[in-house]
Amino acid sequence: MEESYRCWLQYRFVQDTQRFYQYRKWVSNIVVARETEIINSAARELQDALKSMLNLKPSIWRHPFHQQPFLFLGSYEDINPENHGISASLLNRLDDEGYLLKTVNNQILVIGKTDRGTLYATFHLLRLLQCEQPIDSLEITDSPKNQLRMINQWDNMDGSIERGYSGNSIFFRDNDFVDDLTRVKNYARFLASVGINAISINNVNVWNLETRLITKEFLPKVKEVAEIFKSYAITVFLSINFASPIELGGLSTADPLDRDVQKWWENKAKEIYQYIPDFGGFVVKADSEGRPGPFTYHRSHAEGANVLARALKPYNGKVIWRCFVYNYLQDWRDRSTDRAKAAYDHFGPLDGQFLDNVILQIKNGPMDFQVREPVSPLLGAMKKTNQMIEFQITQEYTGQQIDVCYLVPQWKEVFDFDTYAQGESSTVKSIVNGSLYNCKYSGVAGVSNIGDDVNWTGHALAQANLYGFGRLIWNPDLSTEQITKEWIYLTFGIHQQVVEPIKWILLHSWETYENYTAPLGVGWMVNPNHHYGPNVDGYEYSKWGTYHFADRDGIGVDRTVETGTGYTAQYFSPCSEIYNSLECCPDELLLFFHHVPYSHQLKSGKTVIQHIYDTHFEGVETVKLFIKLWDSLEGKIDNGIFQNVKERLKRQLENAIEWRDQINTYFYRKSGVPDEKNRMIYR
Ligand code: GCW
Repeated sequence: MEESYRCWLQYRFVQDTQRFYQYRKWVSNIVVARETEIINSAARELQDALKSMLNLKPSIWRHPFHQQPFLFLGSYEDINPENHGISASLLNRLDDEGYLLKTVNNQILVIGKTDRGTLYATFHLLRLLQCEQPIDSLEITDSPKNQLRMINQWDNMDGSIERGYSGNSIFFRDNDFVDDLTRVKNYARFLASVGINAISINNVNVWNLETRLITKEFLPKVKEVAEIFKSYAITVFLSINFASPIELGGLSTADPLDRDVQKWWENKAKEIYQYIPDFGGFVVKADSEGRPGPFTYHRSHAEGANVLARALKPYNGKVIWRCFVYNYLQDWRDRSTDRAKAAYDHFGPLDGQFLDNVILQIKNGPMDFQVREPVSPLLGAMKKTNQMIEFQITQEYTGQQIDVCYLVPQWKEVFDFDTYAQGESSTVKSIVNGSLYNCKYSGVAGVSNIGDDVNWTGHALAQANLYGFGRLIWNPDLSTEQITKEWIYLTFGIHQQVVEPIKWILLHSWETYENYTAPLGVGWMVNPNHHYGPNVDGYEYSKWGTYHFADRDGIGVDRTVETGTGYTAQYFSPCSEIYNSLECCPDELLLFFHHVPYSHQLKSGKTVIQHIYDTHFEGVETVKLFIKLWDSLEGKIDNGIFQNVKERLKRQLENAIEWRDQINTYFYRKSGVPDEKNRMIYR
């Protein structure tokens, strides 16, 4: 099998002889106290991994025995804590998905609070082995910080993937499910290994055929997929069409207050749960970019979400309701409408009106996954509403898996952002982990970046985004450095000559992408529709509400209270004042909040125009450095991966040059200001 296919679950042979024998000593005998589907998955994973890492076929036992060392795989209920020197309070501190890895006398305990924890503990142990860490005196406890850790597929049943850059769907082909679900199973392994516990398998834009996923025509197949995921502790959700009562039920309306509509959803939920008793629930994109929703019937989004929530409630199902609702038919002449304000304006007033099994899913920024955006002011604005954040792992606006752009540093910044919603330390991570407002349900979703390409993610380095997403949302306090190192160790091995160049590329890639694309938080400037490559005015006169307003004197969107759209007022103090003030606004977001002359001096000391020139020249130079660093890996890593990234870096360089020259020329022509350093700007 190609190495890139196995992603971070390489299970490479352990080279260090001392470690090799030490590990074999511990894992030659495995006690599996009790079989559940999930524990069986863990045991199978262990066996496969040990075979390939240690050339070992462990003996599996039912009961613990004395003398020889062994590995004990089980859950809380399988052990007597006192016999193992574990205090009850220690285990009580773990939540249901938490676990313990502990070396006690002649055994290594791999103990979950429930079997889900056992699975996570197993992957943790395998990570230690692959990173060649000592295991003689383990004492590790861990629990996830976020409750829902979810992946959203944007897969269509014709096999295409909306904003997918890694081939076609692994779930669907030719308007049906694929026959061979091997890749789905491997995907489940990858996701479980980083702690993902939920997935929606179809696009949030639910077209005609996909609307029928919740009918008997497709439910047996959904069930099959759900069972695979279930054995890896992952719950399956479906995206649904709000107009289903009309499309499937033949009703004349989908009005959420209509009795027949309510009944229809109740029956539908009952039917789904007959097939899949632990079905997760629905993901809903309503009244967004032309999709149907409650607005058609002059009903609120709370009324829309609640009709579904009520139907799912008896089965413990959830409604994940997206807040990406805005006017997508705006007139560029109208300067008063600001797309950035839309989510807050639509949802803020509905606080407290949603049933307790509804979770609002809010994109990290107010616009749409740009390389740089402020945090959405809706995060934290609703005190009585379950909320989760949505990130985009697929690189729609960040290089489309042609350019390298490692997003963990960006997500980390978002998690750490202090909203001041309840005074200081009201960070985004404390909102989405449910602690700030004591939410019943909360968490994090990410739009998947995988497809049926051999290496899953098109660009092999984009695997780091999926890995990093899972690890970071398990615990947003993990450092970027640690996550990045782990991924490299697992994927490429632990040799410094290999680790350092890859780490350097990853850690500089987001900044570099930002450098050669749209400057200072203004966003867009991409080719319309497909969103790759530069087109400064591509969206300037469009209906999408995405403008930069560059003229001969200056650039940026005035979102201040006094002279602009007033968007800054949606933030809590002091964020609102900081963003509203030209003096205090951070450089990297300046043009998101303010319209300034090209001569405006940034905190860095540079003028805006000189910053634009400098970053664009610098961005291209850094890509050249990436290429040099990558070339140094030839012969030291798998050749397939080497060639894949080499080819992508070449295309990235072409893209970066195109961006640099179009942006520099555009702003030179607009402003007439020459580059201080006299570099080549085409006239
Ligand atoms: O960013 C936009 C994308 C659409 C996507 C939409 C959304 C699934 O360009 O492709 O549709 O966001 O998040 O709903």
